[in-house]
Amino acid sequence: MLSPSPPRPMRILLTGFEPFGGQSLNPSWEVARALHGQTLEGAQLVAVQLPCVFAQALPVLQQALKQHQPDIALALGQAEGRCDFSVERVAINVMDARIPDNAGAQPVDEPVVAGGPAGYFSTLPIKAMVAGVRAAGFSASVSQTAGTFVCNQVFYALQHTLAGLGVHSGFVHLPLLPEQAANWSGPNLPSWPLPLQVAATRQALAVVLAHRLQGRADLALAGGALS
Ligand code: PCA
Repeated sequence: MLSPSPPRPMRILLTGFEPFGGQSLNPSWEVARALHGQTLEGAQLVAVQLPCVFAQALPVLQQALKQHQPDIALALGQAEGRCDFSVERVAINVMDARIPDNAGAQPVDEPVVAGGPAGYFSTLPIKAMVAGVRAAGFSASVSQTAGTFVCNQVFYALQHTLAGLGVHSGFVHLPLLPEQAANWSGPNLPSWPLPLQVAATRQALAVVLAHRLQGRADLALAGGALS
């Protein structure tokens, strides 16, 4: 008699972006690829790079979701100027680019999904992630806006695609890497070394995994801010 096949291991999809805005590095991809192939409490981590191009990022994202069928999907992006591990609360249905993307496109006030809802909340336990990352010794906060560039587009499309499917998904913005900040033209910007960014991301994913496995709701901790 055939014995029942064991349940497949949980799969976590991590996406990171290619460099943009004249940079040669993007912390989001460096973190994602550092975690690629690792396991976390038995869950398998898979990293996929997204182009920083409005017209190309979503097809690559959709293909990755189809191919990897993740239980948890965390998209990562660079937010130059942010000083901590920045857990996004909400994606909005608008593209309004302050700079051209890597293909030179600069949409203004166009929807990510025509006729789609104005916004989607993260389905990750964002407060617990912030608390967990802080408990591990890193600074973290809830962010109330993922901007209106390619990161927000990907976050919105991720939530739209996975709505109602039971996959936990969301977005985290990361600070610059020190080598980027050292060469930044303009004001001095905060940065974090890559190993710390990787450790904070692993910690956040461990929290998401624990919440999912135990069916726990998010923590009711204050995370509000003026902007
Ligand atoms: N950050 C940009 C797009 C790619 C990235 O890493 C953003 O915040 O929209």
